[in-house]
Amino acid sequence: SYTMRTYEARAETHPTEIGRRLLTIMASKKTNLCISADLTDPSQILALVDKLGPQICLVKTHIDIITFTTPSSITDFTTALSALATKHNFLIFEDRKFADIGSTVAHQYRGGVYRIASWSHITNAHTVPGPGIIAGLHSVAKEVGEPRGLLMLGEMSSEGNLGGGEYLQKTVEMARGDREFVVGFIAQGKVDGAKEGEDWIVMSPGVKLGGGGDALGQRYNTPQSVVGDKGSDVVIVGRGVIMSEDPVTDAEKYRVAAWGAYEKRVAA
Ligand code: 5IU
Repeated sequence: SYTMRTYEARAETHPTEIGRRLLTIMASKKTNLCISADLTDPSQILALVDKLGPQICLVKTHIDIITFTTPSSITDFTTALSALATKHNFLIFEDRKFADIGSTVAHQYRGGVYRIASWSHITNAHTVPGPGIIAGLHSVAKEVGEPRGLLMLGEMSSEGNLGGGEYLQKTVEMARGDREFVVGFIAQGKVDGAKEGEDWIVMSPGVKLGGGGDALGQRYNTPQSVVGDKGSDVVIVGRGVIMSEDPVTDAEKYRVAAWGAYEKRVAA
């Protein structure tokens, strides 16, 4: 299955341009670590990402939690973040979780104050509205003129979420309708029932060394559990790294754990 192939091999054959770019970065930098840069001060985010850049394949943002004082400071931030992505060779993933009808998400992706499509290589969407959400987002991605990719939300990390199981399977079926734009899924492990020739990049949030959870329903798995045992590709780590006294040292622990789990998986 695709989870047994190396990122290098998958980079050659992935059906999406963003997938090929991401897998190439992962293989060359030896990292399947995505940092969730959930800070509210834009200059703190940029400073952190500049430090962690060499260790990551992807940075995940929540643009709407950042304290911007003027509209132009939003553009300053996204321009600076894009420059860091070029400098350190990683991609940007805005964790927007679109959830409306196609026409509305097209506006939300293209416009407003954040203009997400103009700077974010990857974004994500819920399947609740049906396939029109993918069509709406894809129409905007085509306008941009640079590669863009979409992850569909098949399963969340949090306690009591309605994803997984049959919901995840229906999400996969919906994704099959647009294999040029949908790169893969947010889930807690590989997609069961993937057909021969399919290659879905699976990213897992809710990762922390030591496991556990938080007071608001987050549940943590370890890098070994999601990548090694369950076949996910990319670990998404927020507080495990960004709240650390020494983020570079801790990011390295996560990179090594997640990369080691991947190496063992493809060697098996
Ligand atoms: N996030 C989750 N779980 C999910 C999805 C997104 O935690 O199922 I989809 C986001 C929320 C936060 C980050 O931005 O990933 C996880 O942060 P911590 O590692 O600090 O829990």
